Amino acid sequence: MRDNVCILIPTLNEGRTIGHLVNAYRELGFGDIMVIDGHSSDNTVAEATKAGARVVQQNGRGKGMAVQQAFNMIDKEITVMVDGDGTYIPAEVDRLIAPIAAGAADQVMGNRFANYSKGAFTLLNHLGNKLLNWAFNFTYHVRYNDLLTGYRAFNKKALKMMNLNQSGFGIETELTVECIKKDLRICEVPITYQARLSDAPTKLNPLGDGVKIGYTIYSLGKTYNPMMYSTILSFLFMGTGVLMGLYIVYDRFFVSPPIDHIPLTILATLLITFGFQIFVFGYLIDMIFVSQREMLREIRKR
Ligand SMILES: Nc1nc2c(ncn2[C@@H]2O[C@H](COP(=O)(O)OP(=O)(O)OP(=O)(O)O)[C@@H](O)[C@H]2O)c(=O)[nH]1
Ligand SMILES: [Mg+2]
Repeated sequence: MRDNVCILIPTLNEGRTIGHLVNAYRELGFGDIMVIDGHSSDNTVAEATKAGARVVQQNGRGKGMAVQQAFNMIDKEITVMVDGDGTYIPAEVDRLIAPIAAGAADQVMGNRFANYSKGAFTLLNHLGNKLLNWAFNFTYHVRYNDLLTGYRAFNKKALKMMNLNQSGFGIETELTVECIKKDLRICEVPITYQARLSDAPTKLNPLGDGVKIGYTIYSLGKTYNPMMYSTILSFLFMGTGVLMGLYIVYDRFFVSPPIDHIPLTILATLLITFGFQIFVFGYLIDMIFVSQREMLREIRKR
């Protein structure tokens, strides 16, 4: 069973933890451990090699690029992906493998919120994760607890079917989105999340990367839920137009002498009309997408 599993660890300057992590997976009986390294400037490569991992230097930059490259190289029935920062527990790997081995899921996501130690999430990370999870569930009509988890498992079918393009920390979002779009089965299992070592800095910028991930959810959503995408855009336009309209009406009817804002009136009318058009386009595109999705489903069934 373990012979059919590849443990994939993306790393960038994880020299403090990677050796221990690779050893732990080897002790659990895994022979194929692939470390895909993002040109670390510390001793990550040496430590990983010494512990017995197959180390590959990634092309380009970013965790997403590394994951895409690794997926193209892996040919095992099951792939487990885990961060190299020692925040996940190797001994919990069977929780992720079990649903795939049983044929019950194509991707398994480890839910860190099931059990996390004090300090594992900063307040900002915790709030950001919750907000992004909510936005994701809302866009894709699903109910997952932990979209951005770094402990996941995939079967070969999922690995080969996913079409990945995100180069950075948007990759976790895309891994989940692709499974939803391709009708692959996802399941969540509870896992433990530990705090980072205090002298091992994160590569994630909570604010900058949080905004990027939020944008990823939004922009990937346009080919899944165009209605939501266009509704947000149209509300922005219409909302601005309506606010301007209120101001125009106030100055025209509630002040004396009345003030006319002719150019602003034209602009407000245009904004409202344009916003309404976007809404209607979104509705039409949504209808096309829904029927296309149903057609794809029928084709996949055959
Ligand atoms: N190959 C590669 N790995 C990366 C890159 N950036 C980050 N990683 C690795 O991806 C994993 C996740 O990165 P972290 O910095 O832990 O990000 P995070 O887990 O989302 O954030 P924290 O909650 O702060 O730990 C770690 O194993 C990193 O070493 C990169 O550019 N290339
Ligand atoms: Mg981490």
